[in-house]
Amino acid sequence: MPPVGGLKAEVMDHVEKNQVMIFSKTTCPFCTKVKELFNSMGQECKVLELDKIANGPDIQNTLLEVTGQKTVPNVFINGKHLGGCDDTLKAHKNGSLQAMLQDATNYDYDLIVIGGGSGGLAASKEAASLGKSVAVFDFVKPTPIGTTWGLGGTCVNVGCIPKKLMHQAAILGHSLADARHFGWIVPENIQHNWETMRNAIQDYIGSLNWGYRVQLRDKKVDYQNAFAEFVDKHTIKAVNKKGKEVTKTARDFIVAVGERPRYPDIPGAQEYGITSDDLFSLSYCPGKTLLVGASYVSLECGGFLHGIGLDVTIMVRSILLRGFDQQMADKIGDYMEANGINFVRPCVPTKRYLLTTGSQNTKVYGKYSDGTEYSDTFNTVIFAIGRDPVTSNIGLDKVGVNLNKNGKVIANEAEATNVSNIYAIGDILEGKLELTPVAIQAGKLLARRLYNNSKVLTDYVNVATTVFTPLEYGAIGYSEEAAIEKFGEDNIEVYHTNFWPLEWTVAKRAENICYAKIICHIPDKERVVGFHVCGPDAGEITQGYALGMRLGATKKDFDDTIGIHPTCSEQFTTMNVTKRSGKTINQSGC
Ligand code: FAD
Ligand code: NA7
Repeated sequence: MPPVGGLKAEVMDHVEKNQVMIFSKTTCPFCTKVKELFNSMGQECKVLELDKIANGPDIQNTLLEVTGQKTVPNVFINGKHLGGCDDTLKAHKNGSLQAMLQDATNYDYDLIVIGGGSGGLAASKEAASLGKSVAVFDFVKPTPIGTTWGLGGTCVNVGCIPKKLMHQAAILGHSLADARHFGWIVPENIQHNWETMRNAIQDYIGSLNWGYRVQLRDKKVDYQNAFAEFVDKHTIKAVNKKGKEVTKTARDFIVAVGERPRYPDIPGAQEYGITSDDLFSLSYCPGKTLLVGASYVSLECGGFLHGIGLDVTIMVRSILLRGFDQQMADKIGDYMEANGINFVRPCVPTKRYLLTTGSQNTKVYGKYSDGTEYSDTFNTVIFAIGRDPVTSNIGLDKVGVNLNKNGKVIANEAEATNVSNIYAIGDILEGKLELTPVAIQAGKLLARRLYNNSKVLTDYVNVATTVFTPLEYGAIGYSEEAAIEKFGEDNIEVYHTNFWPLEWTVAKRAENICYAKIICHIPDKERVVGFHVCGPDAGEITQGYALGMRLGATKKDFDDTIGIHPTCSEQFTTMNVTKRSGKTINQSGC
């Protein structure tokens, strides 16, 4: 009896139950060739002769749907689609067929995922949903001051989630000041309590950690809280926090181990400094804080710490937000500076010196680029000078996976490394965006390609992102600098405008600080290739436009779209001043 679920299920059943599965026809000479090849190799295979069964033509159509190939022979090895006669003969000639057949040992799992963060959890749950036996190994090495956290990786524990919630705490503080203008009687000297905020956020994170464990259990993914490293290309050893070691094997591996913050090579950095990995669960209010670095992590953390009332200084070596549109980066910096955040630039720290442990007072010395000395005293120093992939001590060298000089994994557009059964996703990939939804999409689609004959690749282009600084910044596609480099200055038109959110008018917040621009590729009907907005709720504004840009929206499409009034987002439907024209872009009302 065929399995429940129709022809597709019947086909997949054959594929999954047989190490070598050949869909064939008795009259086809190419099929004969392939059958003879396996015969000559002494390899057992299951053959289904489609011209000898009633539903043969339907099965052939289903194979077309599943593999994109209608012709026979249609060959599968170890559940994976190999192709037709030419593909099989070629694989035999270059040895990959033999390697695939050897891979059929009895492994503990079909798939082991190393790293239970955004990418790893998505991949493991998807693979398990597709009927594969899956294990996830996730382990957090404590920071130098001992901070550690639960299942879910960076985003949930020490990234997007606590960051956005602390940003919200800062926004609420600002809204209290606005509220007075709208008639609310808000007492003066309102205080923020760090412990209350931290506890509430950590409680929420705890519930997410628990939720992930439940999801893995429900999907029958074997979760192990242990640090894994490769022994060979099909074997890992993993050590848990009690030092207990296990060895496990799998046919396939997905490496999704993420990154950890970098410390500068200066005396005292690790002893007296912390990073974003410590900040969100810090047991005490950080007080007067220095942030070193001008990455988005630095500006976001500096932004919300100032927003909850702390004295904040950001030490910048060169530019703000390297890699982002520099006009927008400067707008963020100007806004933060105008609102009371100190910027020390261009300057780098040279050494740190602990004055008194009890009150966490630390003297920091630095040097400006012209050689002038800098020094000041802070309660807390946070290094946000970049993040390094944690790929150096997990045996990737033993199995020969290619890494670049920064330790990033080199993989192709299908996230496959140079080792046939090892894949990599998320922040550790060379040249890819370091964002949670990107890691999740890559994990999901990779599992579908591995175990559901999908061919869909992750599209790393036109991904929307937002920097959650006090003046939020949303972006899609090219920065102005990158568009000029790619298309040439004469081939791009930049439309832009300042704007004054209606909510800011009565609240007496500054006029013409918020800014929107789109970058259009003139020869391609002014297709929008860059989208940038600085203003409240930039993340909420930007997401929808990413869909438009994926669909190839042009400036005319933006113009033909009727806005929602009164919103900030409607600016994008009415922009008519080009940057080239030099005309004024200030607005005084709606
Ligand atoms: P991770 O989520 O880092 O997961 C890797 C996991 O593997 C970790 O749990 C790690 O401990 C574990 N691990 C490492 N080595 C081993 C090993 N050998 N054995 C077992 N386990 C191991 N992205 C956004 O999209 N939006 C944001 O607003 C945003 N804000 C951020 C704010 C901050 C402060 C930071 C630091 C990052 C932020 N990001 C944001 C980026 C986002 O967190 C990452 O892109 C995302 O978490 C990457 O997922 P990943 O699966 O590659 O790795
Ligand atoms: P980034 O984007 O790598 O930025 C690191 C920042 O820290 C940057 O401003 C650097 O200045 C600065 N930096 C680096 N080393 C030092 C030292 N030694 N002293 C002082 N300042 C320093 O950081 P993230 O890891 O937060 O971002 C990761 C990714 O997220 C990034 O690739 C983006 O795609 C988004 P510099 O500009 O080099 O002078």
